[in-house]
Amino acid sequence: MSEKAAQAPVTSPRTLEGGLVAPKGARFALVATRFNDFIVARLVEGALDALVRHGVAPGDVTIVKVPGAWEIPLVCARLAKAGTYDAIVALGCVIRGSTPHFEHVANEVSKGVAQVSLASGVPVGFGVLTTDSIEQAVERAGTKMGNKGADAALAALEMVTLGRAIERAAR
Ligand code: INI
Repeated sequence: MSEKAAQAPVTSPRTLEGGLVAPKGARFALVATRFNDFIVARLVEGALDALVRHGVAPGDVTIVKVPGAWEIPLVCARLAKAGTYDAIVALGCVIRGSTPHFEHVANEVSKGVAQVSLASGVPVGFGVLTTDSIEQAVERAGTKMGNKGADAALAALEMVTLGRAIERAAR
């Protein structure tokens, strides 16, 4: 080791990480399908409950209903463009048994949501279930496998706080 290196001050890496305490006034849109509403309503409940329990004011959450998962990306894109929301959470349920179009709908919604998020810079949590059966969907909508709506909402919240931490660190 050179003398210079030996004398260098000891530094530690800086870690940027989001948290789960909602910044005051942070606004969220939940985009939820009417298709498979008996499942999606549970995802909406889970997402709303998770956000409120982490400090989001219920009045700062807007629920936007769309016909089906296919329509989710366009509506997310419009909401992102409006600039009103700190984050969006996509909530839906595509069940393989219900449609020969399963692959198309499932692929397009996941690709579309990712594209919207990357193109707009607005975090979009992905809470769209893609399952083989109704039973698997029920398991992920507030029963034995948890609630994927809540998981997606908390990921969106974390991305909001991480985004703010990145902005502060860049100043
Ligand atoms: N939409 C869903 O959200 N889930 C499904 O399982 C589903 N199935 O089975 O077809 C579904 N279809 C509707 C689709 O998302 C569109 O709303 C429809 O094609 C009109 O554009």
